[in-house]
Amino acid sequence: MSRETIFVTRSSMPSYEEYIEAIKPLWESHWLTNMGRYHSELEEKLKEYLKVPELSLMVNGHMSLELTIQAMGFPEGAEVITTPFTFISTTHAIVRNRLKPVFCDVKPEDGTIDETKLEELITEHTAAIIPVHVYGNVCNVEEIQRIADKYSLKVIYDAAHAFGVTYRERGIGSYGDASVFSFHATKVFHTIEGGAASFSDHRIYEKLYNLKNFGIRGEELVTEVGANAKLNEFCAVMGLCNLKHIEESIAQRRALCEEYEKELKDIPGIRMFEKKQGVKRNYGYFPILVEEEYPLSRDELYERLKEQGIHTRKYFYPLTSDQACFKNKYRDTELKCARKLSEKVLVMPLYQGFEMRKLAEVIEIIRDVFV
Ligand code: T4K
Repeated sequence: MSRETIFVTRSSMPSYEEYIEAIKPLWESHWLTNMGRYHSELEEKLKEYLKVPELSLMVNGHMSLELTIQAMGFPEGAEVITTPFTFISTTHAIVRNRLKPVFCDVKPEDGTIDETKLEELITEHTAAIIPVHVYGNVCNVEEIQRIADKYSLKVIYDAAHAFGVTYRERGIGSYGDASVFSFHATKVFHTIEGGAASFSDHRIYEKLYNLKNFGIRGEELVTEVGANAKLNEFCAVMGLCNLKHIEESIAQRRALCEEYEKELKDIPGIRMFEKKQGVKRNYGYFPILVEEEYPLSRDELYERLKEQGIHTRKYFYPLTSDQACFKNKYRDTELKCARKLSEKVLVMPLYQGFEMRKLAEVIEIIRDVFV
C-alpha cells in the first residue's frame, strides 16, 4: 500500500535544461516584464492554440476575470447570475466589482449552470451571466446565449478549467462575450501563475491593456485608472515551454481518466459526470460523486484515502454562497442540486506523470470497502 503522499495534482514541468535554455535571453536583454517579447509570443501562440480571435494575458486567472468584468462597465450594484459550485474566485471577482451575485442552481449530470433556471432569476437589474465550465464540462452555451440575447445580457465564461477544450470544433473561449482561463501551476497548462481573457471585440483588448497596466499609454500619458496585472517574462517562457508539451500531457491525462472510468464504472454508488457530445476534452480533473449506495460517505472516503496518503480534494465544497464572507448576504435562491453535488464530489489525483500503479492503489482503496 502507498506510503508516499499523493496529491490531487502536481504541476507539469518542462525539463530543467529546456527551461534554463529558454530563459537565457532574459539575462542578455534584462527585460523581465511589462509586455516583453515572450509575453507577445505567448499571446499569439495561445490565440492559435485556443482558437480564439483575441486574447489578453494576465498575471492570473482571478485578475483575468475581475478585470474582464470591470472592462464591461456594468453599473454599480447590478446583478450577475452565476453558479456557487465553483472556486471562490468566481464569486469574489463579481463582488469585488461591486456587483451582486445571484446564485443559480447547477445540473446533476455535469455540474454546470442550469440554463432552465436562468430566466426566473433575471430582473431589471441583471447585467450579465457568469457561468463556469466546471472541470472543463461545457455549459449549454447555445441556450445561455439565446437567453442573454433575449434580455441583452453579457456572458462571461469562467473557463479556468477549460484550457484547450473545444466544442463543435470551436475553441471554448470563442463563446459568449468573453472567457477567462487560469494558467495556475495546478492547471493542465500553466505559466506558474497566469491567466488570460479571450473575446472577439478588440475594444476589450484595449480596455484590458489599460486595466492591467495602470492605464499607461505613453511615457507621459495615463488615460484611465488601472491596476497592475501583467504576466512577467519568466512566466511567459514557462508557458511557451509547457505549450510545446501540451498534447503529450493531455494524452497522458486522457489515458489515466480512461483507466479511472473503466475501474470505477461498476462500483455501486460511485458516479461520474456525463460527457457532452461534440466536446474535445482536456482531462484536467477527475471528479467522482459518492452516492448513497456507496458504503462510505464522501467525507469518510476522503478520510480513508487520506489515511493512506492520498489527498483527494472536495472541489467544490462548500458552495461559494455558503462561505462565511457571502452567507445570507445575497438573494436567497434554490440551490438544491448544487448543494447535493458539493456534498458528494471528490476530485481524484490526476496529473502528468501520475503512475498507473498509483492509480490502481487509489482504486483498490475505493473498492476495498466492499470486502
Ligand atoms: N475560477 C475557477 C473556476 C478556478 O478553479 C480558479 C482557480 C480560478 C477561477 C482562479 O484562477 P487563478 O487565479 O488561481 O489562476 C487551487 C488553485 O490555486 C486554483 O488555481 C484553482 N482554481 C483551484 C481549483 O485549486 P488550492 O487552494 O486548492 O491549491 P493548493 O495549493 O491546495 O494545491 C493543490 C495541489 O496542487 C497541492 O496539493 C499540490 C499541487 N501543487 C500546488 C501548487 C501550489 C503543485 O503541484 N504545485 C504547486 O505549485 O487552489
